[in-house]
Amino acid sequence: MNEYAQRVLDGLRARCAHEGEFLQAAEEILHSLGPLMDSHPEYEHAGLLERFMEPERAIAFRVPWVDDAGRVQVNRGYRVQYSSAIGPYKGGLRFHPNVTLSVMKFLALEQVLKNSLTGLNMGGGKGGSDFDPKGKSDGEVMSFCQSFMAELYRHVGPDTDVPAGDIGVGAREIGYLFGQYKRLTGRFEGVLTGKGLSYGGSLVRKQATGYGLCYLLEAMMQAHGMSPRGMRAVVSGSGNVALYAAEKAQQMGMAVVAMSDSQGYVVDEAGINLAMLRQIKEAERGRISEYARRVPGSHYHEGAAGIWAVACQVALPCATQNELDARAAQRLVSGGLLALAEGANMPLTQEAVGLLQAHGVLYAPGKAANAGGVSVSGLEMSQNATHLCWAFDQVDDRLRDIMHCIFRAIDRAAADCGQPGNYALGANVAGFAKVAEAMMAQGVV
Ligand code: NDP
Ligand code: 2IT
Repeated sequence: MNEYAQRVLDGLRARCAHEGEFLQAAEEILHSLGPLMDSHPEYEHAGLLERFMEPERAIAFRVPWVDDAGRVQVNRGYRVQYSSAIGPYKGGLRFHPNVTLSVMKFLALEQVLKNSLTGLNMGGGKGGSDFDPKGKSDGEVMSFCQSFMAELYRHVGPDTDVPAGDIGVGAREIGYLFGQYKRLTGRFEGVLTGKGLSYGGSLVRKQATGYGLCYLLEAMMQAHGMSPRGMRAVVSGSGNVALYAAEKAQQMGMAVVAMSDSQGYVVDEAGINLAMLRQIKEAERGRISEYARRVPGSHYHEGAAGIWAVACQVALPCATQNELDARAAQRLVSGGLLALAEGANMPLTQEAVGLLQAHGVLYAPGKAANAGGVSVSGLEMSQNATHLCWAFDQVDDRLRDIMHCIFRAIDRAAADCGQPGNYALGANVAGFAKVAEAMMAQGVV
């Protein structure tokens, strides 16, 4: 590893020893950037990596709210405004009990490079709370969202920071957050993306991450003389990303035979019935176990991680970080895995990535593969700024173009680094290049 990158990594390890997820993401990125530092000695002189590895700002705040039983509850809220080098901060909000500052920082760091890869001018950020929307009434979720925005509104705006959804934050939460922002500021403006279509949302935003994932997979497979058509696929998760990844996978002719939630997974050799799964997960906010009760011939298994024992040629992890470890990767390889694209952020441990690459499996990292969501968020911002609404096909075509463009960029960067096909490396280098150029141009800030 390049001596400068190594020194920055050693410093981070000392300073952020307790931030496991952040260190994991930072380490992976710094390993990739070494060769770039060799050819750009001016970066060290400008302290570029030290600055890049420190978020511009991390805000933590109290979120008090009252539950249906009249009890006062207190959660912790965050917004990490990581980098505004190439545009206003942009990135989702996650509501999940395992949210910590480390999780927020890793997601924000990944977001900086992801947003750069989209080719749009968006900086990177992430936010959220350890609030768990599961089992809460609509009234409780609204009360929480209003309290969360009562602090967040002073830090965000259409030209400063534009949040969106992530785990636990979908159309319902974005609606409540938007309503409260508008009430507090008196402004109807594009401060959030993923909005409902009736108040400024964009067509295709709901489908964008999952569809984009399949478009990138398609481009990657084509570049290696393969096609997704006829492939047997496994998709983890059954939330926003997973449901629309599975839908596009089926449209492309793949057979999606297994999906999961945080409790377990279902196998349906006839192909997952997505209308049924959407009814259970989107409309009823139920458990995936219910699918096996309603669909004859399908089977439910307890334990989410077991899904990786289901043999497949294409794997699309779309649930959460570190959901797929080296043991699971080994099983997938033994089962004939040809390609894996990450719908979730950092779903594979570093050991799992190494194992896939060593076995010649095509691997697309999340910061490239799941960039479709934030890309259409960028298109939603453009529509809001111009007071226009684009048609479904118009947005979908742009999304597909962006994903194919991202693939070409990471493919070229990997080849230029002398490691063709190493898309983890290619994504880090291609994403960083634009951010680095902007940081150098703007001086020490
Ligand atoms: P959702 O909340 O809609 O769905 C999350 C899914 O993952 C659910 O099926 C959930 O199960 C499952 N899940 C959550 N936590 C765990 C866990 N600890 N173990 C196993 N399963 C779990 O979130 P999204 O679909 O929006 O996000 C999924 C991933 O995609 C995240 O990594 C997110 O950062 C990433 N992503 C999201 C984008 C977006 O636009 N929404 C864009 C790019 C990336 P259950 O139903 O039981 O809760
Ligand atoms: O991880 C992600 O890219 C997201 N959750 C979407 C971010 C966005 O601003 O649309």
